[in-house]
Amino acid sequence: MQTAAKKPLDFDYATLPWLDKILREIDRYVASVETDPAAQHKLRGQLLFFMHNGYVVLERAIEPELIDAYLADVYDLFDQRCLSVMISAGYNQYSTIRDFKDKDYYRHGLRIIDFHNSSIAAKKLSLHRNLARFLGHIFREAPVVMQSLTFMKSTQQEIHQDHAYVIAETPSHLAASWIALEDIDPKSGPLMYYAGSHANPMFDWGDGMFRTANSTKNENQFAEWIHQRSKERGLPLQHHTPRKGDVLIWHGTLGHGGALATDPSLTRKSYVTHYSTMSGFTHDYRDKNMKPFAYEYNGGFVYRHPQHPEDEDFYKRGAKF
Ligand SMILES: O=C(O)CCC(=O)C(=O)O
Repeated sequence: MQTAAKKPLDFDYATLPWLDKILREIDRYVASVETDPAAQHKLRGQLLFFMHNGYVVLERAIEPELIDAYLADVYDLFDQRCLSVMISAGYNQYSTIRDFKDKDYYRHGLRIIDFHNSSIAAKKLSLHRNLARFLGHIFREAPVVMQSLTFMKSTQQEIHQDHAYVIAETPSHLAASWIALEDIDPKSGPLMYYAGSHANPMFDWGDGMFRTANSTKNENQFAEWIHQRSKERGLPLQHHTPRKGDVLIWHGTLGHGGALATDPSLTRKSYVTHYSTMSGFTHDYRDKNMKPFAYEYNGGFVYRHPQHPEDEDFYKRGAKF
């Protein structure tokens, strides 16, 4: 018996306009990781939004209980001051928490550096399943934590792009997450960013696209460049006023900073993680000669502190989540 030849149910791929080819690629990928059509549609929208705007917001991505456990670890650290955790109280001012003299943890711009090494709750924030999954989608590779920063108040930091400072072996493998540890008040100096600025022309520091000891340009010129290029392109400067547990993931070249706090008494508790990939960041920035020991959480990785293994996972509240 002769069977009718099956008619194709899609256009000839070779004839597709280029944008349709990219969409087919995204749809093929989405179908390979999600089976539910509604989940496929949602992920397609998130990936396209991220591609166009250089960021995406995952609302209510983190359970408030995990955030409370993390904040309890932070308050213990402030009280106990017993670890080698680094604090930066301003540009080029670094000390361990033990040696931090004025003990004012609520000044604008103050940051706790890499507390994820000492806090299991922080590791679980950085590599929460909802974050590790989305990062895995944008990289199509396992994400790895490069660095984390904890802020109690606004950074009031000028607009910048992270790729100039947070440099992996493969510098384009860079993204960050910004977790709201409380509801963010518009007067507290929110995170701000130019949506779409990840596609701006690159700034030349005089010696290329990275800030180095030989750069002849400074931070103000970098910020001015991002403001000007973004304005020319008609990009909106947006202020992020999320609720506790919302997460914003940004592309490594998105122009962003911390707005001035119009009410300086307000806190703006937030937790930032910078990520690369396992192929793009094979050595910890704190010891580039040592092969790092990696912990796995939800398909993402985080390196043990190369100099202070004795402090690792000192705060264990996060273990139960
Ligand atoms: O939270 C902020 O105000 C900005 C943080 C930031 O720029 C960063 O961590 O790269």
